[in-house]
Amino acid sequence: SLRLSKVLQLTLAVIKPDAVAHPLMVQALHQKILENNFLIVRCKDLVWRRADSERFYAEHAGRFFYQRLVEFMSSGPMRAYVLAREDAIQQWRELMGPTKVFRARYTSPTSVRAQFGLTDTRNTAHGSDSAESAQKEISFFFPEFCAKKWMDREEPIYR
Ligand code: RTP
Ligand code: MG
Repeated sequence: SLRLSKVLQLTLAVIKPDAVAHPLMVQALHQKILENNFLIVRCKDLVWRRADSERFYAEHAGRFFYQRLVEFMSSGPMRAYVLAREDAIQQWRELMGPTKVFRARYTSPTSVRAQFGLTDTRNTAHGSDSAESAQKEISFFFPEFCAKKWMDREEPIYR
């Protein structure tokens, strides 16, 4: 049958402490999210304790950059979003660009990490890398948010 509405996918996007330290960067990134046709489903500013940082990045425990990553992510405020769009996960990761800032500058000069990133660790943004991690990460940041309820909503979406 003919599908008239687009299929929305949810992803978790985070503006990391290096960028939140600069109000103009946060504003520019918020603008970029809207310009790229993401719906902002949830948005909040928060600060992690070290234990939150360790738990979120447990998969990287033991990697050479783990300590500085954990330290950095609990060093100051960040901003978390639940974003919705068609193909949201892939689209947000493309907007962010590659993890390593120097690679980002070389291969994707207009990406978020190329434009705002400082180092391979202080790289401005995070985005879920699969549907499975999106689900996990959204509940990590927004435990009260119910994706199913949101997807089944009857109200129109305003942006
Ligand atoms: P993310 O999870 O933050 O969206 O980034 P990603 O998938 O592109 O990168 P991942 O390999 O999962 O690494 C997680 C975060 O660890 C920091 N990192 N530092 N060589 C380094 O110094 C290094 N490598 C990774 C970055 O903050 C990266 O985003
Ligand atoms: Mg990752």
